[in-house]
Amino acid sequence: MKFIDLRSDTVTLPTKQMLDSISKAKLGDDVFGEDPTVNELQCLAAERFGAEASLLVPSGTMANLAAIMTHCRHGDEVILEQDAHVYYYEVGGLCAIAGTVPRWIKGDIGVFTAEQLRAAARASDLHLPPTKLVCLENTHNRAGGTVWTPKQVKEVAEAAHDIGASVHIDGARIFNACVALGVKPKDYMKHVDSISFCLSKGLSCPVGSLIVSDREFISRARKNRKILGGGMRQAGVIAAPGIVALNTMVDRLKEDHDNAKALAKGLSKLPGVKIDMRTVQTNIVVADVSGTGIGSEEAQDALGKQGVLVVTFGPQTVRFVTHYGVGKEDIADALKAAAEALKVRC
Ligand code: TLP
Repeated sequence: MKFIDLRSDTVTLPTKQMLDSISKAKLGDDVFGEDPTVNELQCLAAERFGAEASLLVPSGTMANLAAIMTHCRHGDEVILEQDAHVYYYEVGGLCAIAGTVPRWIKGDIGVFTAEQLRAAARASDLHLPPTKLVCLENTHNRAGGTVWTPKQVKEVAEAAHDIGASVHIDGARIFNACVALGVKPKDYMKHVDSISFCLSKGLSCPVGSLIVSDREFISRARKNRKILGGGMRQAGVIAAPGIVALNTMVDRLKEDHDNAKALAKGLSKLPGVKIDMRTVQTNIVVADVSGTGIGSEEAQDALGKQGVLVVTFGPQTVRFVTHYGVGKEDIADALKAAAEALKVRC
């Protein structure tokens, strides 16, 4: 049976050009700062974001954690959106390892406002933890791949800076946001203090994420990467496909967005399946299947039996993610399979 794997864009396999780049990469020991391919990728990423420096780390989770550790001390408060990946899916590392105290703001499809942030500001009081970081997620995964515009980021970042907090963007999929809005990573970077992004999602690399910021922040983040066990040696084998990704895989994300829109449109026509079309802005589709008479786990099983792989996103919702490994024709096939799998049960 042919499977259409819509569980995540993390399932993407490296392109031939990426695999070739690995065998040709010039290598050195990156803990000594001597891997020329890592250094090239870090310069390229910094340049794309209009920043001074960047740091290669093994995963998006480590990128966020190292960034939080660099912004905050134990006992500091981090404000995030209620469904932020950093809080929801990163094993509580911001508490368990960074020792920070999370507090949420409920966003509208992943985005909160400067007014909400100002209202959440702490008084200067002996009893309260100091708010040192505001963390945004762009695109917002659990909200369905929704984007923050640079203007929304600017307004929230100004409010954060006014209350003495820095701003970090979990930009695991920031290039999806850039392609969706026709803006550049620099348009976000100029308002915030750090951004992390992933090579290993829609950009199709096998592994790797980067933290982008100023030189002083990155040198402290480097130390935090080391304490987390993320100091890597001949990491040029990871960096080489990253360079290929930044040069060749960004513009094509539009295809993934078009496929997600087609998928969402088709799914929303199925009886009992509900999709908030406002959220279908990039490559993620979250569908509420409760109207079909089954829960998300049963829906996942039924879809799997028809050859469509998805993940559950809550008791009633499943997530579909489009990516480089899925073509337009796969979307048509996935819709046929979904029509069968998600038939309304009496
Ligand atoms: N997200 C994964 C799962 O963890 C849910 C996925 O399949 O979407 N920030 C955001 C916004 C993410 O979506 C992810 C991965 C991460 C950070 C963490 O990246 P990794 O998996 O590289 O640690």
